[in-house]
Amino acid sequence: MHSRLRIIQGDITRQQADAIVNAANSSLLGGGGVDGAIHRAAGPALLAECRQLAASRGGCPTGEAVLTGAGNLPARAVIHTVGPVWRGGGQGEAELLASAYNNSLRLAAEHRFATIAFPAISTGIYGYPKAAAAAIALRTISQFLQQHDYPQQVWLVCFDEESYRLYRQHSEQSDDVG
Ligand code: AR6
Repeated sequence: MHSRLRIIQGDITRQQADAIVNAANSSLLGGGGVDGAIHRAAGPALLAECRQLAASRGGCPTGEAVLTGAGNLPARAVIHTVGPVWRGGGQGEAELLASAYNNSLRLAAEHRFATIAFPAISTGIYGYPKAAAAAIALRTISQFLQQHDYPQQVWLVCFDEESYRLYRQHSEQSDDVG
């Protein structure tokens, strides 16, 4: 039972966390899904900052993460990470998905953020099978929390009922989550 990990149902754009994580793409210039929702709610200041980052560092490779402000969102910061596109599982997808979680958590730890909220990275437009992705998310986050004091709390924010059910199931199996 990991008391620092919470599974909740809801909209990540409404979360008052120190950082919310965006399931972005390598261009950092916005898109659909949770990325579109975050940019709509944050307003133009976020896109302007992303454009600057895209120009200065050429975007964000798959598995890596970058930090920006949060515009009009109730969160303080947005961590943009890029999950893998599902291509059948033989293209390093599992490692890249774990890296996306780990690098986001590392940024939160560096900035001493108390709370970070994640969507189910790669499980929408990028097609990663939801059950396999849930297992990786829970395992990666649990391992990180065992080794670090920050972030103090991680929220897994499930937009859809299926993700919520899968996270609950996997957490009961691994007995890691409160
Ligand atoms: N709050 C929380 N979760 C959400 C929300 C929300 N408001 N909206 C959707 N989700 P996706 P990906 C869930 O497609 O698969 C974009 O175009 C959704 O139900 O947003 O990583 C980017 O620019 C799903 O479980 O991200 C990239 O091009 C999860 O968020 C590409 O999509 C992820 O779905 C990234 O694809």
